[in-house]
Amino acid sequence: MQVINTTSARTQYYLEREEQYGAHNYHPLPVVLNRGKGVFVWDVDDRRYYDFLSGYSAINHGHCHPRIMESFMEQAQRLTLTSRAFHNDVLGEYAEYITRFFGYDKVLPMNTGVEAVETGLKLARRWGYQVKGVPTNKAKIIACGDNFHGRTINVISFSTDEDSRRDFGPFNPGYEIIPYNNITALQAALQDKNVVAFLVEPIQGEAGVVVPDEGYLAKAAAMCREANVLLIADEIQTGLARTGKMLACDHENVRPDILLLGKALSGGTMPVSAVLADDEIMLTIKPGDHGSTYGGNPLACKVAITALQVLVDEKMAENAAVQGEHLRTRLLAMNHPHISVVRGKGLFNAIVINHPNKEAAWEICLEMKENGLLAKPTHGDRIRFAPPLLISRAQIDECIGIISKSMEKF
Ligand code: IF1
Repeated sequence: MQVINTTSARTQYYLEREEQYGAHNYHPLPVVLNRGKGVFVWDVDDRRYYDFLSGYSAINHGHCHPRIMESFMEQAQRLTLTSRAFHNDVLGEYAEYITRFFGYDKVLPMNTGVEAVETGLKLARRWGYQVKGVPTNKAKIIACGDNFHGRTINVISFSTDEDSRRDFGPFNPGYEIIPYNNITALQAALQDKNVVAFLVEPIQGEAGVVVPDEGYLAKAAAMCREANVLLIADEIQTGLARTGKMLACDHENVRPDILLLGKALSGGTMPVSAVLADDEIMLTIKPGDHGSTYGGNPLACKVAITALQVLVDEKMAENAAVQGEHLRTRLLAMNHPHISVVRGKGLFNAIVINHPNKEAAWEICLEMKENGLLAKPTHGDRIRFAPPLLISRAQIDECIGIISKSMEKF
């Protein structure tokens, strides 16, 4: 097995500069991109690739979507930031739009995904003390093993990933970790009267696109309601049409008490996240209690309205459902001896590589890069296949050709 990794002198120049001056907190594929359009990106040598990562699902609409770019540029020339010390004329329009879109009383705008998570956790604790009546500082939040909710010290306090936590302690108390996709464990954890919330990803992304059993979310939601515990759905990666519905929770008709969105909410232009909840929860936060400099800025608000509208107008959820099904069918039909699992929902998919060489998934990704498709391995043996949601059937077929060809050597 010999992978030829052709790195041009030009590419090498960029890699070395980044390596020298940038912190070493990532290990990217050796490809340097400088342009994107729809499902494609181009590198500095003008080689074209299918983007099968979509910026970890921030690029659901495809790269540089014309309508999103138009909104962005129009607003960028008018007003970009006021801070929340003053009002701007777009925040109200956006708040009305997104709350009606998802059916909640209120929205709290933030920027990165992890900020939405932190905001959701703060809201749940506030609600716990002020509405549920939990004794001061006793609130407990349930999270799942193998979760991914971001990188802050608080959020890694309930991570089970050693790499994310090593030598970053001490960690915050107030969390209980239960196994994912396990109703019995949830039932047991809900016995504690000080539990205020259950935080869950409808499909676990970082864990390698782990889809829980059918009915898991619906059962969990019913149990939380019964126990007077808030359900916080982290739809930062699974939401916004990625899994074939506007929200992954929609597959089971679950309405979370607190909904967390991020990533594709800005069509991949900048960090825009949102926390949605009803008044009983949201109004426990009063002026001065929480916020952020950029949260609710008019540029973000304008872009987010267009990004949501484009998902509907271009039927991206429907396309994700259809093309995702096609992709999984074609992957399974490859019947490749080293693909042990094909799983996912909509265009949120992963394969698990079963190969004696521990570097096989990485090397397959390098080979796919040579053949014009970019994907990233995770946990050593899993490869995520999550292209932009406007990908066509013919393009999926072409990508299957690339994947097959790349795996021939293995
Ligand atoms: C990294 C993963 C994806 C997320 C969910 C919150 C956040 C994320 C469900 C935080 C972020 C990212 C961040 C990026 C890698 C990536 C990732 F592999 F690590 F898990 F997408 F699958 N909730 N996910 O997936 O959002 O603060 O980053 O905006 O940290 O390396 P953020």
